[in-house]
Amino acid sequence: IKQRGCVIWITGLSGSGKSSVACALSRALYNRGKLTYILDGDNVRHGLNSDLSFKAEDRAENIRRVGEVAKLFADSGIICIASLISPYRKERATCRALLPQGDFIEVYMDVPLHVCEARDPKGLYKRARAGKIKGFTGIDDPYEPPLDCEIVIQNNNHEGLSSSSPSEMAEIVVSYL
Ligand code: GGZ
Repeated sequence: IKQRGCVIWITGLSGSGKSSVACALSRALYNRGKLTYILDGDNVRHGLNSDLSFKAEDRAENIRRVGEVAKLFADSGIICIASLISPYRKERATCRALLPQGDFIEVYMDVPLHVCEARDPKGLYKRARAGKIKGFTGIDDPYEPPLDCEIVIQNNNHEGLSSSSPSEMAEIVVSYL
C-alpha cells in the first residue's frame, strides 16, 4: 500500500451531519483503494473516553485524546477521519499542531442551530431545551466555529437552500485531497 496518512477533522454541532459525512467519506476513499479509520465522538466516548463527561475540561480532554490517536493513525499511513463536536478552537488548534503542515484538514459542518434542532435525530435538543440535559452544545454550552479551516460544508436542506447527500458532501473533501 502506498499512501500518505493524514487527519480529516470534522467539527460541527450535534445533528450537523458529521458522522454521515465521515461514513460517506470513508466509503468514497475505500472505493479509491485508500485505507481509512473513523474516530467518532459518540463511539470513542463508549470506550477509550468513557471516563469523560461533557463539562468543559472533559471535552478538552476528549478532543486531546482523539487528536493524539488520530496522529498515531496518520503516522501509520492511514487517513484518519475524526468526527466530534470539538467545540473549542484552542483544542482543535492543539490537535492541528501535532501534525506536519498540510496533514490536518479541518472540515466545518456549517449547519445553523435551528436546522440541527429541527432534525434532532436522537431527541437530544428537545431534552436539552426541557432542561433534562445540562450543558448541551449550542443550547447552553458554547460552539466556536472555525475561523480559517480548509473546508466548509454547508447543508441547509431544511431551508430549501443547498440540499446535498452525505456522499455529495464527502466528494468535496475527496476533491480537496
Ligand atoms: C453535546 C452531547 C451532550 C452534550 C450527549 N453536548 O449527536 P450525537 O449526540 O450522537 O453526538 C453528540 C455526542 C457528542 O460527543 P463529542 O465527543 O463529539 O463531543 S465533544 O467534542 O464536545 O466532546 C451527542 C451526545 O454526544 N451528547 N450529551 N451535553 N453533545
